[in-house]
Amino acid sequence: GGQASLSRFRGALVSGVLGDCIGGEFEGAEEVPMESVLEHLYGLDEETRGDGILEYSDDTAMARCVVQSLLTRTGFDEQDMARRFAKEYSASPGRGYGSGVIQVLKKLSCPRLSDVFQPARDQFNGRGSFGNGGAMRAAPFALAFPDKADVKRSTRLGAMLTHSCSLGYNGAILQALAVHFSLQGALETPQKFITNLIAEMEEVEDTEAARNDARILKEADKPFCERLHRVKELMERSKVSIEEVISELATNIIPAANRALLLFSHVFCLPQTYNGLERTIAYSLALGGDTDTIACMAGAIAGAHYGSESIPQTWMRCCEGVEDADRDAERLHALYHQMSQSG
Ligand code: R7I
Ligand code: MG
Ligand code: MG
Repeated sequence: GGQASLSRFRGALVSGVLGDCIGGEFEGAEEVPMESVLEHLYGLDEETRGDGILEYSDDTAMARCVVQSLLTRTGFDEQDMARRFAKEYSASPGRGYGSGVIQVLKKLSCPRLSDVFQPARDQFNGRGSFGNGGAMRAAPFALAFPDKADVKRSTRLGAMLTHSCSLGYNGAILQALAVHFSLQGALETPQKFITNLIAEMEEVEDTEAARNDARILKEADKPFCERLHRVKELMERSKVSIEEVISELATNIIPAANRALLLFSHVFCLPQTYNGLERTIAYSLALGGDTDTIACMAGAIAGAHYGSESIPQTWMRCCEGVEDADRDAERLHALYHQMSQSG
């Protein structure tokens, strides 16, 4: 599809859901052999699979709240979004939420709460969470706002409702920007994609708060820029091993830096018949660790790049929430183009 086509919107939103549902199988596993990944994916194809459905987790539950809030309010409204997070959590608390964020979600449902950002600030002794819960639900911001500055601002505030540490909300911005560029076909060369992201993150991480958090957490001065530079270095080398990619990308405290991982899918032996999107999901699962979240985020980027035609029908049939995502993608596509006309 062309720039910001409906196919790219559907690809992004639906593949995010698929990544979450399919990736849940391996969440927390230290090592995931590619044979296990392929077996799991093959099981989704089989006609004998039965009526079982793979449920989505907190990643999708919260992304759905973001989508509904952006659509209903035709833009970002922190009160509305906070209310939706709280309501969703109390309706379905068993979706596998992070252990810390549950406290925030409980406080957000208190009707006397005056500042919706305060519960997030109180996390982890007042430093705020650096978990990837902000990044896992960031894609819809890129699908609602055509303007890059709007994407950055709304994503940051949306993440800060639960994650007030700069590593948490800047990771969300990185994810949203990756979807933003993919939507416009800017992934045409991987080098250009990474270079664009580095240029953006140089600016995003150039704040007092970010420097402060990085120092306290003993991270590089600009943690996301540093990770992206390492990814760029890996890309420029002719040979890269699976172990190197995993140690650079998958096992750091900033899972949000993982999004660049779809550029490395060639290091794994994957079936010849797999298209780019299938390779990205398979590869995300093989990294192990936070597989539902990695696959959800990488899926959204890959889906925005390859479009909905690249999504296997068999996968869509066995995952919860796909029809809703498909319908919401159409609505977001309309909102996005409505906003780009009004300037
Ligand atoms: O970030 P969050 O919403 O969790 C998202 C993850 C995804 O993988 C989902 O699929 C789901 O499985 O959970 O939830 P938080 O509780 O804010 O952060 C997640 C975890 O990161 C926390 O439980 C901590 O273990 C860790 N963490 C921190 N640890 C110490 N100090 C986050 N921030 C800190 C910190 O400042
Ligand atoms: Mg999850
Ligand atoms: Mg997860």
